[in-house]
Amino acid sequence: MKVSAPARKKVLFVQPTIYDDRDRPVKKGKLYFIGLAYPVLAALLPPDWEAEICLETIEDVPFDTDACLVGIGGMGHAARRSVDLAKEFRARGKIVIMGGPMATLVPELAEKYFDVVVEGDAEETWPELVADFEAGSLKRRYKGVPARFTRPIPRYDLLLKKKIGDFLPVQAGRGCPETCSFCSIHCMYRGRYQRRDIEEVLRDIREVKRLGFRKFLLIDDNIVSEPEYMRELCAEIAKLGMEWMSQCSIELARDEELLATVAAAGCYALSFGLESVNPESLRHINKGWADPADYPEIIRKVVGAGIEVASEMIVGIDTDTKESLLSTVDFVLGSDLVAPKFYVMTPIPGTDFYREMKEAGRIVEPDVFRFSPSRAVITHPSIATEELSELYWEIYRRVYTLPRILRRTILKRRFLAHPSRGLFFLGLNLYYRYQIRRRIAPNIM
Ligand code: B12
Repeated sequence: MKVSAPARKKVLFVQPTIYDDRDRPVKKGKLYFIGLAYPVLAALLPPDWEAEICLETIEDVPFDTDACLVGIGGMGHAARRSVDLAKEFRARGKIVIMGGPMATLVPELAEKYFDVVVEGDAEETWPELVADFEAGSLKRRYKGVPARFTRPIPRYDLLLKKKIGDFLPVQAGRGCPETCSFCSIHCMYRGRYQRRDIEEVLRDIREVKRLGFRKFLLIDDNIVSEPEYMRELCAEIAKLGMEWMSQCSIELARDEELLATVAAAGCYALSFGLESVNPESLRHINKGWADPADYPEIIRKVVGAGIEVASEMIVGIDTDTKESLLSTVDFVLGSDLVAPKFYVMTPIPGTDFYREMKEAGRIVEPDVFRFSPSRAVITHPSIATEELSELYWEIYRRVYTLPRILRRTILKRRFLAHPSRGLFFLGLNLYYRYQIRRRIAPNIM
C-alpha cells in the first residue's frame, strides 16, 4: 500500500464498546477492566511518535482525530462495533488497522473492513508496520509469533486520567496448555504457553505501584500453566505488598503449597472456567480431566486460602439437558462462589468449534457479527434454540435474586475482616443483576 508521509506521527487506539440488544453502543461512567494491548503497543512506538487511547465505553470517539493511524482491537462480539468504527474512520480518510483476537482468528474477514490486519502477537510486527508506514510501503497483513516474549514498560500513563478502577493490568504469560475446543485462546495459541522473565514482570508491577496503585489484574489466561514459574514469580510479588486478581485452571487447588504461595503473594480473587456441572458435558468439550464432583471441595480450599472464587460456565453444550442446566443453579447456590457468570455456547469464528458447527450445518444465525454471549445461535440436540436462550436468562435470574446476592457477599462472615472487599463483590453482583434485568449479558467491561 502506497502512503504519503504523515503530517503528524500519531496513533489513535480505540477499544470499542459493545452494542446492547437494541443496537445502541453500551456506555458507562467507569471502566474497571482495561486491556493491556494499547499501553504495550504505544510503548513500542518510535520516540518521535505520539499515542492516544480511547476507551469507548467511557469516552467519546474522536472521529476527527489528527492521528494518521487508527488502531482498533477486536474481541468476540465487540467486533461488530470495531467494524462500524472502522467505516467511520475510513470515510474520513484514516488508515485503520485491526489487531487482537478477531484479527488473529478470522483475518480474511477483518481484511474486508480494515486497511491493515495484524494477526497474532504484535511485539515484533507492530514496530515493523510503523517503519513500513514511514517508508510508504505498508502491507495489508502482518503476522507475528514473537520468538521471545519481552517488551518495554507499558504506557500506563496514557490511562491515568481516565475513569478506571483501582487496578492496572499486568501480564506474565500468554496462552494455555489446555486444549478446550471451544476456547479462542486454545485456537490462537494451540497449546503454546509463553512466559516473560520474572524480572520484567516485576518491573511492570513496580511501575503500577509507583503510579499509586495498590492492586493489579494479572490478565494471564492460566496462571498455573507452569507451576514452577508461578511459584518463583509469587515469591517475588509477595515482597511488593500488592493485591491482585487473576484467572486460572482448577489445577491450582490440587497443589496446596502453590495455592498458599499464590495467596501469600496478595492474590485475593481468581476466576475459574468451571464450564459445566455435567461430567458428560466436560468430556464433550475436551475438558474431561476436570470432575464437577470435585468443584465444591476445590472452591472450599481456595476460599479457605483467602482467595475469592468467581466462575465462568457454559449453557448449551450438546450433552446438556434442561435438567442438568437447571441443576447448575443448585450447584452455584450450594457452593462458595462470589461471582458466577454464564455464557451460551457460541461458535466463535476461527475456532475449531465454529468449523465443526459450520460443517454440520448447525449455525442458525448467518451473520457472525450478531453472535452474542446470551443468544443461542446453533441448534442443540435436545433443547430448542429459543428455549436455550431463555434457559440462560432463567439460570441468571435464579442465581441473582437479592437474598442470594446478599448471602454470597456481605452476609459472609469472612467479609467482616475485609469489608471493602465484601462491598466490591456486592456492587459487582448488584451490577450483574441490573444487567440481567435489562437482558444484557453480565460483563465487567
Ligand atoms: C483483559 C480482557 C478483557 C478486558 C479488557 C478488554 C479490552 N478490549 O482490552 C474486558 C474485561 C473489558 C474484556 C471484555 C471482553 N472480552 Co476479553 N479478555 C481480556 C483478556 C483476559 C486479556 C486481554 C489483554 O489485555 N491481553 C494482553 C495483551 C497485551 O495481549 P492481546 O490483547 O492479545 O494483544 C496483543 C495482540 O493481540 C495484539 N493486539 C491486540 N489488539 C490490537 C490492536 C491493534 C490495532 C494491533 C495492531 C495489535 C493488537 O498486540 C498485543 C501485543 O502482542 C483476554 C484473554 C487474552 N489472553 O487475550 C480476554 C479475551 C480477549 N476476551 C474475550 C471476550 C470474548 C471478551 C468479551 C466479548 C466478553 C463479553 N462477553 O463481554 C468482552 C468484549 C470487550 C470489548 N469491548 O472488546 C475473548 C476474545 C475471544 C475472541 N475470539 O475475540 C478472550 C480471548 C478471552 C477468551 N478466552 O475467550 N476482556
